[in-house]
Amino acid sequence: MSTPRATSVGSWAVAGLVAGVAGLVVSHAASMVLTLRSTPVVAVGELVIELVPGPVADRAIALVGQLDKPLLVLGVLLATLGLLVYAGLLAARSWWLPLVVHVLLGGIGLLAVLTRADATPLDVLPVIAGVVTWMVVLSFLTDPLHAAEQAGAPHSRRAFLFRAAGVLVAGLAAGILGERFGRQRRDVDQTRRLLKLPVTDPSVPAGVRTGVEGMAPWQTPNRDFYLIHTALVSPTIAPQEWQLRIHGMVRREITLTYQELIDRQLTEDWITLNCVSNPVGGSLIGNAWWSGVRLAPILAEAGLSDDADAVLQTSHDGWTCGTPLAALTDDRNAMLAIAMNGQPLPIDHGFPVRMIVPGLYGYVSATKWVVDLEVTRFADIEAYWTGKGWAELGPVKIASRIEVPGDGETVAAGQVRVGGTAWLQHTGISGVEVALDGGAWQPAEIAEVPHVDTWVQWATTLDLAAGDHELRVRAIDREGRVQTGVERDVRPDGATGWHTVGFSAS
Ligand SMILES: Nc1nc2c(c(=O)[nH]1)N[C@H]1C(S)=C(S)[C@@H](COP(=O)(O)O)O[C@H]1N2
Ligand SMILES: [Mo]
Repeated sequence: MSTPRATSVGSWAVAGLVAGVAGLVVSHAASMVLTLRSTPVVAVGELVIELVPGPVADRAIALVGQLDKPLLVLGVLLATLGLLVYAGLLAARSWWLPLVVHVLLGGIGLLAVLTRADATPLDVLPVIAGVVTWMVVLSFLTDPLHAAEQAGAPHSRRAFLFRAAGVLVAGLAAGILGERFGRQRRDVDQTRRLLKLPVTDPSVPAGVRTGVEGMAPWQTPNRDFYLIHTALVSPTIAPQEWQLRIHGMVRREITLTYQELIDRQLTEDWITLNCVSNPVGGSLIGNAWWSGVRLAPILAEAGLSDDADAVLQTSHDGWTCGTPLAALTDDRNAMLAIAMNGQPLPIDHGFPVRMIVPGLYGYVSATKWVVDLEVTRFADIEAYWTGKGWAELGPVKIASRIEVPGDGETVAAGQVRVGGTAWLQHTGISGVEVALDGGAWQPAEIAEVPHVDTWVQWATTLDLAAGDHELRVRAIDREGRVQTGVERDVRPDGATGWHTVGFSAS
């Protein structure tokens, strides 16, 4: 004999269904916002296509014709929702059984997105967002049902309906927002991909590589280039909507459209960009072929006031930085960049236009999605990071890094090639030295560079006895100054200290 339940089976099923829909909407919205090619549901559909034997698929396609793909996706959706309704029913009996269903479905989703040819680590996020939503919403909705079971609480039914409706409304809003955002980003990214810019594809100059296996490539591909920005979601600006205003302590204000910008004389250059927050040995640095328009002639046209010493740059998302005017008007290639490694700037790297200034950390120079340049004085401004304990001036500091061997690695004893990178943009590196196991500094070889604005690869051969070792590196700049071993934190104006790795030979 079982006592009659205070809740109907239907309520538990509805809870499962509503939680299921909410999770699917959230994962879809996440895919949209992240501009991923496919949603987890579509990825599962593609996985099914791969797994179904050819003849069966052929017969199915013959049966439904052109509708095969939509029907497949619909099938995946319905099967998923069916299992999620089942998870809702299981919730009446156990707190953990529904979680098993969620985790299993999530596992299939992960398998599907990660086996796509164009998978990126980001593809994991919508799956996780969906699974977490299923779990949270199901427990949120079944709370009042459990309460009713225990106490026969009269208001629980109303509480349940109230919560279910709330979740549906929130889900709808998330869906609409995701679609909106995603559409905008997709549209701008499409425009971006179709842009034909008069820029050249880079070919890596001869002699820049030391050829030690496992080192970071001299040219950093766009997809591997580090990303730093305060915006939660990158601004999506169509080129035809972009404008740059140059004003402040100038004789003539200038406004540039995208077309006016790219109609100007283009400049292209290898420039290494790094972040002030890069710790000793860290990876917040990259080297790319940038194409753009030099800022110096534009500022000259605007007519600079003699009293000005800074440019306050503002991005579309309201981020600001203060750059020394001198770095923008001297002979270096400070540019409004439109392309990176021969491609229109990726959205996350500042499309359609960003600043690049050789020799300065990104936080005082490299404004992405730049829309406003105000010629001014440092005494009159405070920029985003300088208001938060970072130095007003951010010239890059000399640094060097060991890339091979990696910390904690084991290498074969005997003659071993080791190598890495050193940099001091706009001054240049003249040498690199290494010290093994606390011994004397020994010169390493350095490769060639096109000029002083890029990083330099170094390498040397060590004769290693079996056992544990410690390797240290330091660089020397073209003015003969040796990199200091004094360790300083990244704040307020960049880390110092020698990069050291521990490894063993066997
Ligand atoms: N709009 C905007 N531009 C920005 C930032 C930012 O937060 N917002 N961060 C800066 C910092 S701190 C660095 S190091 C570089 C990084 O550029 P990247 O993301 O293209 O590597 O961008 C700079 N430009
Ligand atoms: Mo940075």
